[in-house]
Amino acid sequence: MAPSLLATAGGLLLLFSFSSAQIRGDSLSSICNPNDGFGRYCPTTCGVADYLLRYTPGVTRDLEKMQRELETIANLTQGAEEKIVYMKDSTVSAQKSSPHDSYFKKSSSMLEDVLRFEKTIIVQEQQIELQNIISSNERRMAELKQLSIQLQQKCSEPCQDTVEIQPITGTDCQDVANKGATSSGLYFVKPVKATEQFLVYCEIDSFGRGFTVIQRRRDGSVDFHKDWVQYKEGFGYLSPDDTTEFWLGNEKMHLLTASTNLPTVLRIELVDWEGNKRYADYTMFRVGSEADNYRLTYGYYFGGDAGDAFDGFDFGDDPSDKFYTSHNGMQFSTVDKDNDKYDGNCAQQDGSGWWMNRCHAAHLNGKYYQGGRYTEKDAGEYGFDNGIIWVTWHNRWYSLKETTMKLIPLSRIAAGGEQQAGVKQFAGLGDS
Ligand SMILES: [Ca+2]
Repeated sequence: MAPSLLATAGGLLLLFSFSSAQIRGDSLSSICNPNDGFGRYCPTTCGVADYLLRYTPGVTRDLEKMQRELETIANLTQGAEEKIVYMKDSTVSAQKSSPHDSYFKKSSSMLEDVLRFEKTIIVQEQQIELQNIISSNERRMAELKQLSIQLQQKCSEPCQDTVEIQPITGTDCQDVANKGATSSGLYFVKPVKATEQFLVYCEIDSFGRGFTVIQRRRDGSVDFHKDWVQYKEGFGYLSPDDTTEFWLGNEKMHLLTASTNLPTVLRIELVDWEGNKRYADYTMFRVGSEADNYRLTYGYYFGGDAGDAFDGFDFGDDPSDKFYTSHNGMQFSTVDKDNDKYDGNCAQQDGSGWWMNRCHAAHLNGKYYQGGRYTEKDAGEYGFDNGIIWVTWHNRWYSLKETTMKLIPLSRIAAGGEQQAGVKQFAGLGDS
């Protein structure tokens, strides 16, 4: 390297010598007079040569150093290349070698480590998820505890009737209406002969009439297969919005009808499964005392479009049909108290309590049949007509959908709108 550099320097010197030799005509190597430095005077071939000669050793030294460094770098590069080749070979040999080879083992164990690590991560993620579930469960538990505490507090408070009972009272619902009650609902009444007041549902209409409801069927939600005491005391449920079924009770019916000398009208309202509505009125209606087995009596059929089923019905089976199916004057019978005019037990056979004869043409406490129509087969072991029956409207194998039995003083039945008003009011039943 150094010689070639010198050769170049020589060429340079030669160039200068050629261009200025003719001016000065000096010899390059021996005749040069030293001067203070390049640039101080106009450059001369001698000056340049001298300057170059002076700096050449340093440049050479630097170049040699650079050369060495370059060689070192080249050596290092070669070493790296060799290492790369070696590694490549190793990889190939590892791939080629058997699974028992150490490289393979190492990589295998590395793979296993990686897999294990992945599993650990998954488990940890699952644990995090579980932790979230546990946290939310804990929150729910806390909420439930709070609810439990609230419930306990509520339960420890004294019981309060949540049903709204109207404040006005009277001897019956007409009395209540006379005292200013204008809305239907639950009222306490105390007939003159009663020793204590009892709750009734009063149906109060826009004419100021107050009906005391004594029986209600509407959906079959209450079983009317009850015994003597239950019919005496009443069963089912009274509701302020007239949505439930009940039998007010024979004793209360007796008190309501026997406490006054004023004639009482029993209004019977019926609804069939096609939605048709009909009614029947009986005046001077009275229920006897328990000593007389709550006997039913009335003066006469007072009208209505449902017909007079209480008067009995000629079914065509026997000439005595009508006589033996009439109800006026009949005592009350239940499954456990047979007061009927039949060798057998009507109430037991029909599964109800009613003013049985032998047995009935009207039977409003009968079994509830969804859809209305039923057969002997449906009627159970006895196979008799045991539905909710009013034969002067629908035959005995048709069970009515809804029934209402309610009381009102005769003097008020036509008040405010005459008899027709009653019909009109009934036509709007269920809308108000
Ligand atoms: Ca009998």
